[in-house]
Amino acid sequence: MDAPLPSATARQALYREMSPLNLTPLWEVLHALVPPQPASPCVPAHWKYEEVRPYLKRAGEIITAEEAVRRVLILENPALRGQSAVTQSLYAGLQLILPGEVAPSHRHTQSALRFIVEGTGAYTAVDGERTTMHPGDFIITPSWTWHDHGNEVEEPVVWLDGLDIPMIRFFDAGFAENGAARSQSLTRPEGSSFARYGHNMAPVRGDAPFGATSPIFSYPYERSREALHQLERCAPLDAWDGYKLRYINPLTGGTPMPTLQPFLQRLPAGFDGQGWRQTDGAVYSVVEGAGTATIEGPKGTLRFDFQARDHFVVPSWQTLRLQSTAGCVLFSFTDRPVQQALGIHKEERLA
Ligand code: GTQ
Repeated sequence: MDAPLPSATARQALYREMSPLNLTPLWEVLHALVPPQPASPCVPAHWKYEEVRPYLKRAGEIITAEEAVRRVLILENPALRGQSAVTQSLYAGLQLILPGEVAPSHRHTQSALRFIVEGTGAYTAVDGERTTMHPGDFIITPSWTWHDHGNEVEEPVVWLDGLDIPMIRFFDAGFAENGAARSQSLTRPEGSSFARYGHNMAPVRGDAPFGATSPIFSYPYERSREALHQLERCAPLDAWDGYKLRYINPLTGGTPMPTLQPFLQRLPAGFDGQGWRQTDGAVYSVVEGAGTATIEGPKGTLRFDFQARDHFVVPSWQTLRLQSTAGCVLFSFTDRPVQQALGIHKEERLA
Protein backbone atom coordinates (compact mmCIF):
# COMPACT_ATOMS: atom_id res chain seq x y z
CA MET A 1 0.00 0.00 0.00
CA ASP A 2 1.26 3.46 -0.89
CA ALA A 3 1.92 5.91 1.90
CA PRO A 4 -0.77 8.63 2.08
CA LEU A 5 0.07 11.69 0.04
CA PRO A 6 1.78 14.34 2.12
CA SER A 7 -1.08 16.72 1.32
CA ALA A 8 -3.73 14.28 2.67
CA THR A 9 -1.77 13.83 5.89
CA ALA A 10 -1.17 17.55 6.16
CA ARG A 11 -4.88 18.19 5.66
CA GLN A 12 -5.93 15.71 8.34
CA ALA A 13 -3.41 17.28 10.72
CA LEU A 14 -4.79 20.75 10.00
CA TYR A 15 -8.40 19.63 10.59
CA ARG A 16 -7.49 17.85 13.82
CA GLU A 17 -5.34 20.60 15.24
CA MET A 18 -7.71 23.50 14.51
CA SER A 19 -10.82 21.64 15.65
CA PRO A 20 -10.48 22.71 19.32
CA LEU A 21 -10.84 26.30 18.09
CA ASN A 22 -14.17 25.35 16.49
CA LEU A 23 -12.80 25.73 12.98
CA THR A 24 -13.70 23.42 10.15
CA PRO A 25 -12.86 23.45 6.42
CA LEU A 26 -15.59 24.56 4.04
CA TRP A 27 -14.18 22.64 1.08
CA GLU A 28 -15.10 19.31 2.71
CA VAL A 29 -18.81 20.27 2.91
CA LEU A 30 -19.34 22.87 0.20
CA HIS A 31 -21.18 20.56 -2.19
CA ALA A 32 -23.73 19.52 0.45
CA LEU A 33 -24.06 23.08 1.80
CA VAL A 34 -24.79 24.60 -1.59
CA PRO A 35 -26.33 21.70 -3.52
CA PRO A 36 -26.95 21.93 -7.26
CA GLN A 37 -30.65 21.44 -6.54
CA PRO A 38 -32.80 20.99 -3.42
CA ALA A 39 -31.95 17.74 -1.68
CA SER A 40 -34.53 17.49 1.10
CA PRO A 41 -33.81 14.99 3.86
CA CYS A 42 -37.61 14.50 4.06
CA VAL A 43 -39.37 11.55 2.52
CA PRO A 44 -42.94 11.25 1.24
CA ALA A 45 -45.32 9.72 3.78
CA HIS A 46 -48.99 8.71 3.91
CA TRP A 47 -51.15 8.48 7.04
CA LYS A 48 -54.32 6.47 6.35
CA TYR A 49 -57.10 7.71 8.58
CA GLU A 50 -58.42 4.19 9.23
CA GLU A 51 -54.99 3.31 10.65
CA VAL A 52 -54.53 6.53 12.66
CA ARG A 53 -58.09 6.77 14.04
CA PRO A 54 -57.75 3.88 16.57
CA TYR A 55 -54.67 5.57 18.10
CA LEU A 56 -56.48 8.90 18.35
CA LYS A 57 -59.29 7.05 20.13
CA ARG A 58 -56.79 5.47 22.53
CA ALA A 59 -55.20 8.85 23.17
CA GLY A 60 -58.70 10.00 24.13
CA GLU A 61 -58.86 7.19 26.72
CA ILE A 62 -55.50 7.84 28.41
CA ILE A 63 -55.35 11.64 28.63
CA THR A 64 -57.86 14.49 28.81
CA ALA A 65 -57.62 17.57 26.60
CA GLU A 66 -57.20 19.59 29.78
CA GLU A 67 -54.19 17.59 30.99
CA ALA A 68 -52.63 17.33 27.53
CA VAL A 69 -53.38 21.04 26.88
CA ARG A 70 -53.59 19.96 23.23
CA ARG A 71 -54.36 16.27 22.60
CA VAL A 72 -52.53 15.87 19.33
CA LEU A 73 -50.81 13.04 17.50
CA ILE A 74 -47.99 14.65 15.56
CA LEU A 75 -47.52 13.57 11.94
CA GLU A 76 -43.75 13.18 11.89
CA ASN A 77 -41.79 12.83 8.72
CA PRO A 78 -40.28 9.32 8.85
CA ALA A 79 -36.87 10.87 8.06
CA LEU A 80 -37.20 13.49 10.83
CA ARG A 81 -38.37 11.36 13.77
CA GLY A 82 -38.11 13.14 17.10
CA GLN A 83 -38.19 16.60 15.55
CA SER A 84 -41.97 17.18 15.60
CA ALA A 85 -41.77 18.15 11.94
CA VAL A 86 -43.53 16.92 8.81
CA THR A 87 -41.08 18.84 6.60
CA GLN A 88 -38.04 20.90 7.64
CA SER A 89 -40.29 23.99 7.97
CA LEU A 90 -43.78 22.62 8.72
CA TYR A 91 -45.52 20.97 11.63
CA ALA A 92 -48.68 18.87 11.25
CA GLY A 93 -50.76 16.97 13.77
CA LEU A 94 -54.23 15.55 14.31
CA GLN A 95 -56.04 17.03 17.30
CA LEU A 96 -58.92 15.27 19.07
CA ILE A 97 -61.44 16.94 21.33
CA LEU A 98 -64.13 14.83 23.01
CA PRO A 99 -67.62 15.87 24.10
CA GLY A 100 -67.49 18.15 27.14
CA GLU A 101 -63.77 18.89 26.88
CA VAL A 102 -61.90 22.19 26.79
CA ALA A 103 -58.38 22.68 25.44
CA PRO A 104 -57.36 25.61 27.65
CA SER A 105 -56.58 29.12 26.50
CA HIS A 106 -53.03 30.03 25.51
CA ARG A 107 -51.19 32.10 22.94
CA HIS A 108 -47.92 31.80 21.08
CA THR A 109 -45.95 33.43 18.28
CA GLN A 110 -46.42 30.35 16.12
CA SER A 111 -49.31 30.68 13.67
CA ALA A 112 -51.77 27.79 13.37
CA LEU A 113 -54.26 26.64 10.80
CA ARG A 114 -56.97 24.07 11.50
CA PHE A 115 -58.56 21.95 8.84
CA ILE A 116 -61.57 20.04 10.15
CA VAL A 117 -61.37 16.31 9.41
CA GLU A 118 -64.18 14.65 11.38
CA GLY A 119 -67.17 15.82 13.42
CA THR A 120 -69.29 18.93 13.63
CA GLY A 121 -69.97 21.40 16.39
CA ALA A 122 -66.76 21.83 18.38
CA TYR A 123 -65.57 25.42 18.53
CA THR A 124 -62.36 27.34 18.57
CA ALA A 125 -62.29 30.78 20.12
CA VAL A 126 -59.87 33.42 18.88
CA ASP A 127 -59.54 36.87 20.36
CA GLY A 128 -62.98 36.87 21.96
CA GLU A 129 -64.92 35.28 19.09
CA ARG A 130 -66.01 31.66 18.67
CA THR A 131 -66.15 29.73 15.42
CA THR A 132 -68.09 26.47 15.11
CA MET A 133 -66.26 23.73 13.22
CA HIS A 134 -67.63 21.69 10.31
CA PRO A 135 -65.72 19.15 8.21
CA GLY A 136 -63.68 20.92 5.54
CA ASP A 137 -63.63 24.32 7.25
CA PHE A 138 -60.27 26.08 7.20
CA ILE A 139 -59.73 28.04 10.43
CA ILE A 140 -56.88 30.37 11.45
CA THR A 141 -55.27 31.11 14.79
CA PRO A 142 -53.17 34.24 14.17
CA SER A 143 -49.79 34.64 15.85
CA TRP A 144 -50.01 35.79 19.50
CA THR A 145 -53.82 35.62 19.76
CA TRP A 146 -55.50 33.87 22.71
CA HIS A 147 -57.16 30.66 21.63
CA ASP A 148 -58.97 27.78 23.27
CA HIS A 149 -60.93 24.93 21.79
CA GLY A 150 -64.03 23.22 23.20
CA ASN A 151 -66.59 20.58 22.40
CA GLU A 152 -70.15 21.06 23.64
CA VAL A 153 -71.74 18.50 21.28
CA GLU A 154 -72.10 14.73 21.50
CA GLU A 155 -69.49 13.59 19.00
CA PRO A 156 -65.69 13.62 18.93
CA VAL A 157 -64.14 16.24 16.65
CA VAL A 158 -60.79 15.82 14.90
CA TRP A 159 -58.87 18.38 12.92
CA LEU A 160 -55.53 18.79 11.21
CA ASP A 161 -53.26 21.31 12.92
CA GLY A 162 -50.78 22.99 10.57
CA LEU A 163 -48.22 25.23 12.25
CA ASP A 164 -44.97 27.01 11.45
CA ILE A 165 -43.32 25.55 14.59
CA PRO A 166 -40.08 24.40 12.87
CA MET A 167 -39.65 27.84 11.20
CA ILE A 168 -40.11 29.73 14.45
CA ARG A 169 -37.73 27.28 16.17
CA PHE A 170 -35.18 27.86 13.40
CA PHE A 171 -35.31 31.60 14.09
CA ASP A 172 -35.31 31.03 17.88
CA ALA A 173 -38.14 33.54 17.97
CA GLY A 174 -40.91 31.73 19.82
CA PHE A 175 -42.83 33.00 22.86
CA ALA A 176 -45.87 31.45 24.55
CA GLU A 177 -48.04 32.01 27.60
CA ASN A 178 -51.04 30.41 29.26
CA GLY A 179 -54.31 32.23 29.73
CA ALA A 180 -55.57 33.13 33.21
CA ALA A 181 -58.95 31.50 32.49
CA ARG A 182 -59.55 28.05 30.97
CA SER A 183 -61.79 29.56 28.30
CA GLN A 184 -61.42 33.14 27.18
CA SER A 185 -64.35 35.49 27.65
CA LEU A 186 -66.28 36.23 24.51
CA THR A 187 -66.46 39.84 23.37
CA ARG A 188 -68.10 39.44 19.96
CA PRO A 189 -70.88 37.17 18.68
CA GLU A 190 -69.97 34.33 16.34
CA GLY A 191 -69.85 35.48 12.74
CA SER A 192 -68.74 39.09 13.48
CA SER A 193 -65.46 38.76 11.60
CA PHE A 194 -67.07 37.01 8.66
CA ALA A 195 -69.75 39.69 8.43
CA ARG A 196 -67.08 42.40 8.25
CA TYR A 197 -64.57 40.73 5.97
CA GLY A 198 -66.12 37.61 4.44
CA HIS A 199 -68.21 39.09 1.63
CA ASN A 200 -65.72 40.94 -0.59
CA MET A 201 -66.34 43.99 1.56
CA ALA A 202 -64.42 45.51 4.48
CA PRO A 203 -65.05 48.08 7.20
CA VAL A 204 -64.64 51.65 6.00
CA ARG A 205 -62.32 52.59 8.88
CA GLY A 206 -59.84 50.70 11.01
CA ASP A 207 -56.66 48.73 10.51
CA ALA A 208 -56.21 45.04 9.85
CA PRO A 209 -57.04 43.58 13.29
CA PHE A 210 -54.34 40.87 13.07
CA GLY A 211 -51.64 42.64 11.11
CA ALA A 212 -50.29 40.39 8.38
CA THR A 213 -52.82 37.66 9.17
CA SER A 214 -56.30 37.50 7.64
CA PRO A 215 -59.13 39.09 9.66
CA ILE A 216 -61.31 36.05 8.84
CA PHE A 217 -60.90 33.12 11.28
CA SER A 218 -62.98 30.63 9.40
CA TYR A 219 -63.30 29.89 5.71
CA PRO A 220 -66.37 27.61 5.66
CA TYR A 221 -66.17 24.54 3.44
CA GLU A 222 -69.67 25.20 2.17
CA ARG A 223 -68.32 28.31 0.40
CA SER A 224 -65.00 27.00 -0.86
CA ARG A 225 -66.54 23.74 -2.09
CA GLU A 226 -69.17 25.69 -4.00
CA ALA A 227 -66.44 27.79 -5.62
CA LEU A 228 -64.68 24.67 -6.88
CA HIS A 229 -67.90 23.14 -8.18
CA GLN A 230 -68.71 26.34 -10.06
CA LEU A 231 -65.18 26.40 -11.49
CA GLU A 232 -65.64 22.89 -12.75
CA ARG A 233 -68.62 24.09 -14.77
CA CYS A 234 -67.07 27.26 -16.17
CA ALA A 235 -63.27 27.20 -16.14
CA PRO A 236 -60.71 25.21 -18.12
CA LEU A 237 -59.24 22.18 -16.40
CA ASP A 238 -55.61 22.62 -15.35
CA ALA A 239 -53.61 19.57 -16.47
CA TRP A 240 -51.49 19.61 -13.27
CA ASP A 241 -53.86 20.84 -10.55
CA GLY A 242 -57.38 20.07 -11.72
CA TYR A 243 -59.35 23.00 -10.27
CA LYS A 244 -57.23 24.62 -7.58
CA LEU A 245 -57.67 27.84 -5.62
CA ARG A 246 -55.57 29.45 -2.91
CA TYR A 247 -57.18 30.88 0.20
CA ILE A 248 -56.54 34.62 0.57
CA ASN A 249 -56.47 37.43 3.08
CA PRO A 250 -59.37 39.56 1.76
CA LEU A 251 -57.59 42.77 2.80
CA THR A 252 -54.51 42.08 0.68
CA GLY A 253 -55.33 39.36 -1.83
CA GLY A 254 -52.21 37.61 -0.54
CA THR A 255 -51.72 34.67 1.75
CA PRO A 256 -54.03 34.48 4.79
CA MET A 257 -51.08 33.77 7.10
CA PRO A 258 -47.56 35.21 6.85
CA THR A 259 -45.83 31.82 7.00
CA LEU A 260 -48.34 29.40 5.47
CA GLN A 261 -50.34 29.23 2.24
CA PRO A 262 -53.35 26.90 2.18
CA PHE A 263 -55.03 25.64 -1.00
CA LEU A 264 -58.15 23.70 -1.96
CA GLN A 265 -58.45 21.73 -5.17
CA ARG A 266 -60.88 19.47 -6.91
CA LEU A 267 -59.81 16.65 -9.21
CA PRO A 268 -62.74 15.77 -11.45
CA ALA A 269 -63.67 12.13 -12.10
CA GLY A 270 -61.18 10.54 -14.47
CA PHE A 271 -58.44 13.12 -13.75
CA ASP A 272 -55.02 11.91 -14.84
CA GLY A 273 -52.71 14.77 -13.89
CA GLN A 274 -49.27 15.74 -15.14
CA GLY A 275 -46.26 15.86 -12.82
CA TRP A 276 -44.83 18.96 -11.20
CA ARG A 277 -42.39 19.92 -8.51
CA GLN A 278 -42.04 22.97 -6.30
CA THR A 279 -39.57 24.09 -3.65
CA ASP A 280 -42.32 24.26 -1.03
CA GLY A 281 -43.02 20.85 0.46
CA ALA A 282 -46.77 20.27 0.92
CA VAL A 283 -49.04 18.61 3.47
CA TYR A 284 -52.31 17.26 2.05
CA SER A 285 -55.60 16.46 3.78
CA VAL A 286 -58.10 14.50 1.69
CA VAL A 287 -61.54 16.04 2.12
CA GLU A 288 -63.76 13.96 -0.15
CA GLY A 289 -63.36 11.12 -2.59
CA ALA A 290 -60.28 9.07 -3.37
CA GLY A 291 -57.30 9.08 -5.70
CA THR A 292 -53.63 8.36 -6.17
CA ALA A 293 -50.55 10.48 -5.49
CA THR A 294 -47.39 9.35 -7.25
CA ILE A 295 -44.27 10.97 -5.82
CA GLU A 296 -40.92 10.64 -7.51
CA GLY A 297 -37.84 11.52 -5.48
CA PRO A 298 -34.11 10.80 -5.58
CA LYS A 299 -34.63 7.43 -3.89
CA GLY A 300 -37.38 6.19 -6.18
CA THR A 301 -41.11 6.48 -6.72
CA LEU A 302 -43.89 6.00 -4.17
CA ARG A 303 -47.57 5.59 -4.89
CA PHE A 304 -50.18 6.49 -2.29
CA ASP A 305 -53.77 5.38 -2.83
CA PHE A 306 -55.62 7.89 -0.68
CA GLN A 307 -59.14 8.17 0.69
CA ALA A 308 -61.13 10.82 2.49
CA ARG A 309 -59.50 11.94 5.79
CA ASP A 310 -56.08 10.56 4.84
CA HIS A 311 -53.02 12.81 5.02
CA PHE A 312 -49.82 12.76 3.02
CA VAL A 313 -46.70 14.87 2.65
CA VAL A 314 -44.76 15.71 -0.50
CA PRO A 315 -41.17 16.93 0.13
CA SER A 316 -39.60 19.90 -1.64
CA TRP A 317 -38.60 19.34 -5.26
CA GLN A 318 -40.03 15.83 -5.54
CA THR A 319 -42.34 15.33 -8.49
CA LEU A 320 -46.03 14.86 -7.66
CA ARG A 321 -48.67 13.47 -9.99
CA LEU A 322 -52.31 13.29 -8.94
CA GLN A 323 -54.95 10.98 -10.35
CA SER A 324 -58.55 10.26 -9.42
CA THR A 325 -61.02 7.85 -10.96
CA ALA A 326 -64.12 8.97 -9.08
CA GLY A 327 -63.07 12.57 -8.30
CA CYS A 328 -61.89 14.09 -5.03
CA VAL A 329 -61.25 17.30 -3.08
CA LEU A 330 -57.84 17.99 -1.50
CA PHE A 331 -56.76 20.60 1.02
CA SER A 332 -53.05 21.38 1.27
CA PHE A 333 -50.66 23.88 2.79
CA THR A 334 -47.03 24.88 2.27
CA ASP A 335 -44.46 27.48 3.41
CA ARG A 336 -44.69 29.30 0.06
CA PRO A 337 -45.20 32.84 1.48
CA VAL A 338 -41.83 32.66 3.25
CA GLN A 339 -40.06 31.41 0.14
CA GLN A 340 -41.74 34.13 -1.92
CA ALA A 341 -40.68 36.80 0.59
CA LEU A 342 -37.13 35.56 0.18
CA GLY A 343 -37.44 35.47 -3.61
CA ILE A 344 -36.48 31.78 -3.78
CA HIS A 345 -39.75 30.04 -4.59
CA LYS A 346 -39.57 27.87 -7.69
CA GLU A 347 -42.03 25.62 -9.45
CA GLU A 348 -41.55 23.38 -12.47
CA ARG A 349 -44.44 21.90 -14.39
CA LEU A 350 -43.41 18.88 -16.42
CA ALA A 351 -45.00 18.31 -19.80
O1 GTQ B 1 -53.99 24.21 19.24
O2 GTQ B 1 -52.69 25.72 20.06
O3 GTQ B 1 -50.93 20.87 17.24
O4 GTQ B 1 -50.19 25.25 20.36
C1 GTQ B 1 -49.46 22.27 18.44
C2 GTQ B 1 -49.29 23.40 19.23
C3 GTQ B 1 -51.82 22.71 18.37
C4 GTQ B 1 -52.86 24.65 19.51
C5 GTQ B 1 -50.74 21.95 18.02
C6 GTQ B 1 -50.38 24.18 19.59
C7 GTQ B 1 -51.66 23.83 19.16
